[in-house]
Amino acid sequence: MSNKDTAVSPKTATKLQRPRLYKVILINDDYTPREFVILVLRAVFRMTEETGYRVMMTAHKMGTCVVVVCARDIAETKATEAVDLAKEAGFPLLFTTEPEE
Ligand code: TYC
Repeated sequence: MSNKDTAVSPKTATKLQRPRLYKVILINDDYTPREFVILVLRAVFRMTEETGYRVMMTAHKMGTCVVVVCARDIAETKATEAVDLAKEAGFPLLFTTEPEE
């Protein structure tokens, strides 16, 4: 059997690709109160007080923390909602999104 018959290049083969997942990342800053960060994590990402505290403290100490991994549209909507809540309250709190490897 020749190579032509057996080898189907991954480039040309029809592959069912799973859509990429996106991370929502919480960024530390020096101005947003800790309690407000937890409030946003609870309201937008449905976290418990305890999980919110741990995620907030991870960002506080390490600089960033992954909040959730999900479909791109959901990640972007939640990040926008969270940043808008902070803006309305006058805080510079940031959430960003980036694709997973
Ligand atoms: N570093 C802030 C403070 O000391 C609290 C904070 C934590 C802000 C996490 C943002 O993503 C953040 N008030």
